[in-house]
Amino acid sequence: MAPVTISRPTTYRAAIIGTGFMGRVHARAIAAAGGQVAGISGSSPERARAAAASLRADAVFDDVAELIEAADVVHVCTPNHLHAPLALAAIEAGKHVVCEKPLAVDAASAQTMTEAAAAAGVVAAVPFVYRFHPMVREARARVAAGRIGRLTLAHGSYLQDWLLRPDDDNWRVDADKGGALRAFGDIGSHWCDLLEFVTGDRISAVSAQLATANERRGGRAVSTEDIVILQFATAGGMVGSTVVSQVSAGRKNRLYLEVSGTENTVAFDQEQPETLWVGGRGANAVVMRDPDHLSPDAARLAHVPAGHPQGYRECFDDFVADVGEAVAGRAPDGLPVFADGLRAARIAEAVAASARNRQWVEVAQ
Ligand code: SOE
Repeated sequence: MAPVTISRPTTYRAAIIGTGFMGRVHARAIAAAGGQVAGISGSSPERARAAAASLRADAVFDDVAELIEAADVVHVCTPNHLHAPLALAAIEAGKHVVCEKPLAVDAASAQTMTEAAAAAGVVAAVPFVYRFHPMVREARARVAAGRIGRLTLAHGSYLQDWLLRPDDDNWRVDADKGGALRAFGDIGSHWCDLLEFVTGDRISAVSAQLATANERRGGRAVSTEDIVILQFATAGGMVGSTVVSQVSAGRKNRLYLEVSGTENTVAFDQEQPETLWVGGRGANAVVMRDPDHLSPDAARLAHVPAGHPQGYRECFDDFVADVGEAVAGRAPDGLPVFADGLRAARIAEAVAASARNRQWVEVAQ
């Protein structure tokens, strides 16, 4: 018997601009969400053609304007300095946008992008994807339900080692492509977003110290930081600190967030995302990612039974699926949008000013 062909309406026609690691992650998530990669473009026509199969692309475009025209949702996965012009071009063409973080290399551009998206009425999302770990949602639900008590202290770190050695190199190292703050823009922004997402509180003032462990890479002088030590206060009365580093040998992608209140503590470790540590005065608990025992928002993102590990790629899949929901007019709670990217850019500017002037700086709200 001949096979029966099932036709599915494609509701998510995506363009991907940028064919590196992030472009590939986006492509997989678009496919998982039932979308289609209508086209791609890269830093050169040759690179785009070479990446077409791994990005599951239907077409390769040399002209970015034509690529944008061919899509409903434009995914900007280029080096940071191109985020603003490309996202603005997509918004101007009336397209929904997913733009990698940091949203822009300065807060003024991030604000222009946020305002343009709001005026055009398009969905404009930023992949702060660690929000999509079920145990992050569980921590957030427990904070919101008052189970941690009045929040008093938050601390943690985001540590990597892929830029440990002087010969480790990447476009992010150069301020003209990545922005003046590199480690903070690349990973500190994730940590601050997660803190504010889990607690519902906002960083109001910062005191920061920056350090560059490798002052030369690839034969050139480097101005961007490898390490950030950040102390902060929040609008809700918490105090806290975090350490951000891309030169911590042995730490691959170790985002750790611990939040304490007057009743309990919750702690999340991105490299152990299947559990949430809950500290209590008399006993501690390790809460498992078992959908039968989680809050509804966490259970929604738990796709396989406990003991079958989920991770980063599921986060990305769920993020893009929720972008699809927002495009369909059903904006899900917790979707990180351009306003969150602008928030990160404002914190970054305060961090830079604090480090430069060696003083506490208020964060523009
Ligand atoms: C590189 O530092 C990187 O891939 C970041 O760009 C991502 O946002 C982070 O999730 C992991 O590390």
